[in-house]
Amino acid sequence: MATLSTRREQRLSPASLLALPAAVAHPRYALDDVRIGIVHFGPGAFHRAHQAAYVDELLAGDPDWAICAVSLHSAEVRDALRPQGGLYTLALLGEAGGLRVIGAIRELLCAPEEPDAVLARLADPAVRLVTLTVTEKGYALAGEGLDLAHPEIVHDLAAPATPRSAVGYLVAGLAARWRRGIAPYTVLSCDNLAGNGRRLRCGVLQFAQRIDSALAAWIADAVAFPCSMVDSITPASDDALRARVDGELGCTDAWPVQREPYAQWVIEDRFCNARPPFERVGVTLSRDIAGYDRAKLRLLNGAHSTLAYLGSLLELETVADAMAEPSLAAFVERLMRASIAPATALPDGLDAGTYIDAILARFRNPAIRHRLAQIAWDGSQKLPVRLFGTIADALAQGRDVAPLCLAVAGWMHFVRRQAQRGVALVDPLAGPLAAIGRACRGEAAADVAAFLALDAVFAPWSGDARFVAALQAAYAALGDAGSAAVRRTLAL
Ligand code: CS2
Repeated sequence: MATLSTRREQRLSPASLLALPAAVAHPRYALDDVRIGIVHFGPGAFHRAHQAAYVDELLAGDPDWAICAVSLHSAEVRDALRPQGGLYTLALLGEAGGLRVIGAIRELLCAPEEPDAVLARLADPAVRLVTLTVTEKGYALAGEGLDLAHPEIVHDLAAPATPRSAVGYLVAGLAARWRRGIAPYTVLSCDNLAGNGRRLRCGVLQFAQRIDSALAAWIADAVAFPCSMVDSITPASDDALRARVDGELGCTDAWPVQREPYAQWVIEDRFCNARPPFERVGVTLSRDIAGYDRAKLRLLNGAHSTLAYLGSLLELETVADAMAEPSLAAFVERLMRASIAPATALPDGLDAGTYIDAILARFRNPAIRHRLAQIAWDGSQKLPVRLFGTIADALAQGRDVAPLCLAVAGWMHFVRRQAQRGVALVDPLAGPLAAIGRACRGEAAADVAAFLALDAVFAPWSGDARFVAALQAAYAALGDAGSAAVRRTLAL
């Protein structure tokens, strides 16, 4: 028998499944018996911890829905998981925790290196569903439509047969099916965007219209783009996770993922091709999901981003740390209960108080080291979705927007501080943001005006005098945005 140290040098693989300790759960189906039915764009940690775990359960009863996971930019996921036969470990954090090896991803492709294989999968009649977690920026949207100046969109419109973007691939795959008389796939966006399916449909139609209006008409008529709401807190994988997983598995997993035990997935039940029997594995299917995604984006994600920026100004590291800071925890709770919930139309049957209690308990979970820096990424893409809709509704209802603007001003100070410390921002607008941040002099009217001039972020809102005044007041109140000033402002 191999000793523990030699087994640890072994890689997780289909052959090693039988040797796993009994405490580690693994697929209850034969990996060779399942067939690809889903193409997924963006197999990052969230997809692997959330959707792939649902599909893994599904495969035990229905072998037709295995996933072909396609990365649009980097080969990292493919190179980590292909040698493992697509297997990886999911760790559930906290009391209901445990390790589970997921087998749902049966094929891994890196689009820039294997474009033909991706296009062949998209044209395969057995693929009836294409899903996406490409993050907010991966949709190349600007306002309600597509960002036609986005370099990948410019490229794909000029060369639609050799796409680079998610939208370009979706259209190329649909075009191939249309020409060959193959039924289209349903396109299911699983990103944190309000009306994600509706917005993706607009982008796809706009793109298709520019290359072939008959194709666009067919897509408009025949392809379904259901909306969905996804929820599960998924901290990035770290060394502590890798060490735990390798220790408990007795072999090496190059890229395990982790999440809280809680997970929710609500999908609009509007499919144009066969639908996986998602209801069997705890997914909620509903005719109207707009209320759910609004509630989740505004309450959970809005509060998350608020904690991320104000917590970073307080030099805190994780969400649980931020929730242990009394002034910040109290502010965020007030923000959710008194500012966000009253301004937001919530779905029937959702009790705001109970929903907020549950979110706050999830944020407090000390078993989850969810770094504020991770949530702070891509603020220019996240804030419009998470906070500005609430602010717009609150203004329309004549409500006070000062607390909501404090969260936005927290982001501005965060950008300023990072830029002036020379710390790189992770954001598609990192360049312009850093330039604005470096030029800030701590004078509220001028600094706020420089941010508001970023049309891609603020366009529909920057002209509202009440919004601008509240933002300037909040920015000024945060002063130098040092810990003392932030604590003082939060307590007001
Ligand atoms: C977070 C989300 O990173 C972030 O911006 O707010 O990823 C959040 O953890 C998930 O949406 C929870 O479902």
